[in-house]
Amino acid sequence: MSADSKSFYLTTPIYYVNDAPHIGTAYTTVAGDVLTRWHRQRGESVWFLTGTDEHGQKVLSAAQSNGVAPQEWCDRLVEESWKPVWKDLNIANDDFIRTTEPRHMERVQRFLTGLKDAGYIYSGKYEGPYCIGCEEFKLPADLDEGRCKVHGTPVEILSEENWFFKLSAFVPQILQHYKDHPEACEPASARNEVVSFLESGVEDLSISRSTFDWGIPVPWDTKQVVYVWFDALLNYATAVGLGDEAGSDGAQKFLRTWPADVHLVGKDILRFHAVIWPAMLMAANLPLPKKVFAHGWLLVGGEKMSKSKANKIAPSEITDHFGVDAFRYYFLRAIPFGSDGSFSWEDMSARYTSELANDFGNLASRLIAMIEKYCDGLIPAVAYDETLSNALSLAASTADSAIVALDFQTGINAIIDFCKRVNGYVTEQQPWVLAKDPANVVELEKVLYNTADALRALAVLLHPIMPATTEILWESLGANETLGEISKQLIGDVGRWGQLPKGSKVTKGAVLFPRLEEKAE
Ligand code: ME8
Repeated sequence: MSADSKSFYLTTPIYYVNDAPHIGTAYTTVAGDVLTRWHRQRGESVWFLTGTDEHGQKVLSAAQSNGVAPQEWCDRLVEESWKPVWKDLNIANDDFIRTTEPRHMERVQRFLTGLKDAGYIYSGKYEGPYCIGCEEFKLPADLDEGRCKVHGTPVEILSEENWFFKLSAFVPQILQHYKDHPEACEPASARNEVVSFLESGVEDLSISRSTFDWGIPVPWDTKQVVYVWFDALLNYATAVGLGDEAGSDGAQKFLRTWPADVHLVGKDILRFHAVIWPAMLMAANLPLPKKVFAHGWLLVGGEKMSKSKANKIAPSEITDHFGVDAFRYYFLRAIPFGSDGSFSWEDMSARYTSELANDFGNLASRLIAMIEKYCDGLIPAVAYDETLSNALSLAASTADSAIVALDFQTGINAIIDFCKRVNGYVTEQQPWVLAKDPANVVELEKVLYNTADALRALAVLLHPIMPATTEILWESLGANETLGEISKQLIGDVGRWGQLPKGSKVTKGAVLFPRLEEKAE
């Protein structure tokens, strides 16, 4: 296999199906979608995986309290809730893995058998606290008067004969890995936390449970089921053919995708991904993911928004008012990825109006209206403006390097700054004044062409973030017919000025970002 046939492989966490998606889970999934769309527009081959985590006590108890068998509960939530919400948010994942699928369960069992044969699994007794909310064995420092610090709920005291994984044996190697490859765990604050956790001493991990049966049976001891996190982490590899026979489709897929380029996670599940997961892979002699990136939390009323709290917000509560693309834009634009950020309706309304409706939407509608009025609806002769063209090149390269480094905010800012620059150009050039005197026709057409080509570039650069709105603009500019599909436009080529050909027909499309008060009526 040649190196260039390796896909850019990105994963989101697989979410528990104890409830429906909320804006926190949507935040990670949208970020993954934006990043993978961006990489596709860099001309790369991409594989984007999301899915659901369906085993364990937390999901089982959600099913039980709804009086439904766990499999039926999972099927219902996945089909009626998770998949439709991702579709509504325009998430273009290539695969969706469910941990109750045979393709996953079989590969987990095979992996576990391999680890046992290699001597990394032994039987022992676990005695200690467990939080079902976290699905995690707790350390004394994780508790506050017998309650989990994350959930505020009392922990269970477990005392069970379990199977253990020799996690502690891998600690020196993992520490060395982060020394050699600091980029493997980002941002730096997340890496520092992981390193001090590893340095504080890590114990072996109990990887099976015997007190309930909603899980993958341990192949050599079917009275036990695999610990839900051990099962769940493996999804990233089982979904792309982990352990399949050499030469099979699965094995080829694995060669093309593994190791993952980015595991996107929230900081709540960093340790699982940056400590347990690399140890599991090391034990199986598999390459480690290139990067685990832990983003911050969305806070509502100062608290982490979560499924178990009353502060959860469904994506539709926001998209019904602002539209899907504004939702996709807002969180990545407003919050530095990696930091916590508060959601507020006021801030979102303000940005919607100033950045999306005024700076971007109005620019597009004014330009189309002026080309219709002054140029019979046809793109005028190709023109060039050095300042705008230089500003575009800078915006495109800044956005590209920031976004591939997961600094969405800097990337989007660069694009929006360019949009503001184009607005400034139109204000300075005053095409509506030029239009008053036929002697200015060449100058007028030049201004309109430059504005149109700048909008062509803005549509391409904003497409990964706001796919539906930019499609409408692309259609309005007549670009589908002349330049082809917007999703096929390359980021590397976006700065080449003068791509819109003379004579393409522009049409007035739907308003890109309607005024909010009209929508609320
Ligand atoms: O942890 N702000 O699933 P989960 C930002 N099944 N992101 C948030 C968030 C918030 N307030 N709330 C949730 C699990 N998230 C496991 C994962 S992976 C092998 C198994 C996002 O349903 C964020 O990505 O509890 C967080 O890590 C994830 O949802 C937790 O989802």
